[in-house]
Amino acid sequence: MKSALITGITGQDGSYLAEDLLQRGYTVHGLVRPSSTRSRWRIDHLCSEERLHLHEGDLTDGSRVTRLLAELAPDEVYNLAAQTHVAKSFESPELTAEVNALGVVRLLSAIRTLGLGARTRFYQASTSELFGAVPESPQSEQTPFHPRSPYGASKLHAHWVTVNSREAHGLFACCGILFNHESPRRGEEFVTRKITRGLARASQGLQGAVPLGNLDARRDWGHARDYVRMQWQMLQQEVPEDFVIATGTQHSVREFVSWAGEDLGISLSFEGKGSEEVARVSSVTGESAAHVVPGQVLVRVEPQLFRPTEVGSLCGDASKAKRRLGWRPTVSARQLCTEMVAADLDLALKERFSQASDPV
Ligand code: NAP
Ligand code: G4F
Repeated sequence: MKSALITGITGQDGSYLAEDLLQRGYTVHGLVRPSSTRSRWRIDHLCSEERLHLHEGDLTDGSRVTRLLAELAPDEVYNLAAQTHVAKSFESPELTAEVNALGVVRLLSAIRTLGLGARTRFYQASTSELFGAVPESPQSEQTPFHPRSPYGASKLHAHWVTVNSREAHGLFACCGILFNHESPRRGEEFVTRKITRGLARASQGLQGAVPLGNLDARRDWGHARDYVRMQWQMLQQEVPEDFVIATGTQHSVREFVSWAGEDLGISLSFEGKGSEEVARVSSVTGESAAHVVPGQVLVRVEPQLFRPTEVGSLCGDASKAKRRLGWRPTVSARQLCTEMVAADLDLALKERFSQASDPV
């Protein structure tokens, strides 16, 4: 029976990967931040599993990470922990580098100095943000990197340190260059979830217009469950290699807003340009949007939400993963939106009914 350590197990990907590995019969160890008791909701349903063990620690604490690896000597390490929000990285570049870049250095150094190199396989969560100012489209494993944020730069360091550990020391270390992947478990600060949660709440009269930044940004959105499957597949190869994981199609933030409206029975029309742009309700057909009226503004552009440097367009070419590992995405961006809206409408309805039944 294999064992795996997942850093970032309380996050979106960590929770799906833990489910996946437990189903495969693994013993799963998760690194959780001592301060993260409130953010364990994504793995609450797994906590009665006998083969799941949570260990407190932080990627900024090298001695803790080393002791944990010495104690567990896992077959596989999935490094998913990170400061993952691109916009926040402009405000906190040092913390972002400390966790995202040096965190990986700490893990790889520990594997090497503990003599675990022959036993422990390592997965690094690289990202399409490495491509940044893309010189070509779609982006593949051959596309040059040009990150556009402190987040992207920290992940670039992590990426090359991982590649170097393979080339210099023979570690079994792989990078998954994953394009955006979402789910009902996506953090509320990321754009897809901000839209589905915000519009679902607005449809129930629980909030006003959703403030958004760049509606023109285009992303290649897939489903997180499909993407964690590939993380495991990468560590089962005979030879360690890096792979781009993506759907190969891209859509704008504006399109995603329209889809979320449609899924709630709300038809939206966009008016105005730049920071004056809004999405206004043109008609309402769904019963689930009983609290919305024609003419109401449901999305407004907020200039403060634009980034100092933006990654305007990302679209991935995952043909290597298809060819070599038989990996294919199973959920389109449109289907993903529908699943997220359904989950967020459910939450909004519960919130409304709990407010209605609160004693005065
Ligand atoms: P997420 O939901 O934001 O989860 C991030 C995880 O990292 C959380 O468990 C968080 O713990 C943990 N963490 C943050 N700082 C830490 C620290 N100092 N020490 C230990 N743990 C720490 O992210 P995700 O979407 O699952 O992404 C997983 C990984 O894939 C990340 O490395 C991300 O950069 C990368 N990635 C994501 C995407 C995507 O579209 N989702 C695409 C490409 C790459 P708390 O719960 O305590 O905050
Ligand atoms: O959802 P986002 O914040 O994702 P972003 O920046 O692409 O980063 C995510 O995907 C990366 C993979 O490419 C991961 F590495 C990273 O950890 C993270 O998971 O923003 C998507 C786009 C951006 O262009 C942003 O400017 O949506 C635009 N956007 C427009 N309004 C917004 C908003 N993004 C956010 N978060 N909030 C807005 O109000």
